[in-house]
Formats: sequence, C-alpha cells, structure tokens
Amino acid sequence: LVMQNALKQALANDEFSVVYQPIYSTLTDEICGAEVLVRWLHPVLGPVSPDRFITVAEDIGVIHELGSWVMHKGCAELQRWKAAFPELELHLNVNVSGVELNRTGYVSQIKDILAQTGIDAHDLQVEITESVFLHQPETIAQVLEGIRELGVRIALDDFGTGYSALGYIDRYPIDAIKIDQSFVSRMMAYHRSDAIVRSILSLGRALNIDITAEGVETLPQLLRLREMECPFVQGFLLSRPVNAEKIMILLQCQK
Ligand code: G
Ligand code: G
Ligand code: G
Ligand code: MN
Ligand code: NA
Repeated sequence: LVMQNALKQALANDEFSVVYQPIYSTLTDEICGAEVLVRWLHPVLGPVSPDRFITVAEDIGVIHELGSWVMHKGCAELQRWKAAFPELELHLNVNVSGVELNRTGYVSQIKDILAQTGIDAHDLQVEITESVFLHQPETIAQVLEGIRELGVRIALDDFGTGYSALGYIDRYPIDAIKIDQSFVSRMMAYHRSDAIVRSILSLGRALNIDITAEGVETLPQLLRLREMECPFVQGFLLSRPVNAEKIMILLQCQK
C-alpha cells in the first residue's frame, strides 16, 4: 500500500529516470541499438527495482502513463543519437507489458510518440514476454497486428522461460527473439544449454527472426555466441545499463 501511494505521485514528482543498455552486433562489434530500462528513486524507499514496482503500477493503472513516458523519453533520446551520428543505424528497444497492450488506443499512442519524436517506426522495437498471451489473446493478436502495420518491430523477451513459445512464433508477427539470460549463463557449463541456444539461433535463421543473446557476462560466452553466429548480444560484459550521456560517449568512442 505504501508503494501504491508512492507510485501514484512518482511521475509528477519526477522520481523516474531511464537507463540504456547497449545492444551490439557481433558482425561489426559495434552498438546497433539500446534497450531502455526504467528506474525509480523514491526519497524515502530509495531505489526500487522495476521487478517489484511494474506489477504494482499495472495493478493501480499507472503503467499506461509510465510506459508512455518511458517510450517518449527513449525515442527522443534515440533522435539525439541519430542526429549526432547520422551514419549509424541505431534502434531502440522498449519493454511493454500485457496490460499496456490491452489498453484501447495503444497503437495510436505509439504512432503519436513516433510522430512527436521523429523516429522511424522501423527503428523502434517493442519487447513483450510470452505471458502477454495468457490473457485476452484475441485482443493481443489485434494490437500486435496494429503495431506491425505501423512498421514497429516486435521482440519476444526472456525467450524460453515461459509457456510453449513456439506456438506464438508460429501464429504471431514476431520479428526478433531475445534468448533469456538463464540459457546464456548455463551455456558454457552444460551441453544441453549450449544446444538450446544453438537451436534457437537456427530457428531464427530459418524464420528470418533476429536473435539477441541476453546476459552475456563472460568472454568465453561472447566467443561461443560469435562462433554460433548469434547476430546480436547484450550483457554486463559489453556494458551495463548506463545513462544517455554515456551512450553518446560510447558511440563517439567507436567512430
Ligand atoms: O532493468 P532491470 O534488470 O532491473 O529490469 C527488471 C525487469 O523490469 C525486467 O524484466 C525488465 O524487462 C523490466 N522493465 C524495465 N524497464 C521497464 C519498462 O520501462 N517497462 C516495463 N514494462 N518493464 C520494464
Ligand atoms: O532494417 P535495418 O537496416 O534498419 O536493420 C539493420 C539490422 O538491425 C537488421 O538486422 C535488423 O533486423 C535489425 N533491427 C532493425 N530494427 C531493430 C530494432 O528495433 N532493434 C534491434 N535490436 N534490431 C533491429
Ligand atoms: O527482462 P529483461 O530482459 O527486459 O531484463 C533486462 C534486465 O536484465 C535489466 O534490468 C538488466 O539490468 C539485466 N541485465 C542485463 N544484462 C545483464 C547481465 O549480463 N547479467 C545480469 N545478471 N543481468 C543483466
Ligand atoms: Mn527486455
Ligand atoms: Na529478457
């Protein structure tokens, strides 16, 4: 209850911020995009993890305003990076919850944010988890089609940890898959995990779906993923989530 009341005030009180975790291409070894992640610093509670407050924000209906704020902020920042480095192809990934997708007008909200920030739909990717399909799958299917029609790309996040993901890939317009970090962290120790990662990559090639490996923390993992021709990687080894200025510096450094 304390968190509920605090959350209701948080946007107005300017307590949210965002960080960006770079996503690297293994082909070029360069940053090709970033995932925007929300952060909440409450004056009394201190920093609260999104793992804890996102579900509360969903329950009390604050998630719509918060999600829209995060997407707008991220797109505006992407526009700055693109202006500073016009020669680079950069994309932004935004996490979106099932509750957000289910709201009437969600597709036009994305359209408005793209128009306001001048971002090409193709440069925005929404990350959904398999759990969004558990409730109102018909509505979700329509919204995903709408998002796709805008030209915005759709990624399945935390892939492999949910329920029967293959059915979703078969039926819904999925452009990208993010391999859950649990597989990456086990990959060097267990043949099975290595084989699962390899299979997801081969699925991606067969279906023309982009694959990002998440949670890359060690050099052996990175080398192995490169050997398997995993196109995109993300993780603490490459960079932790950082503020917008730091992304600008990282882009400057790779020129
Ligand atoms: O950034 P961190 O590892 O603390 O994120 C924890 C969880 O919170 C992850 O599952 C991540 O996807 C989720 N998350 C982070 N930012 C957002 C956001 O802006 N919207 C939603 N819906 N989830 C987010
Ligand atoms: O279509 P384009 O040339 O912009 O894409 C360049 C590469 O980046 C392609 O492999 C494409 O699939 C990938 N890509 C396009 N949009 C996104 C996005 O929003 N996020 C991520 N991570 N990759 C993207
Ligand atoms: O569920 P989602 O993939 O959106 O979660 C993203 C979260 O994963 C971010 O909060 C980020 O801090 C975390 N993360 C990113 N890279 C790594 C990593 O290499 N190791 C670990 N343990 N967490 C990571
Ligand atoms: Mn994510
Ligand atoms: Na993930």
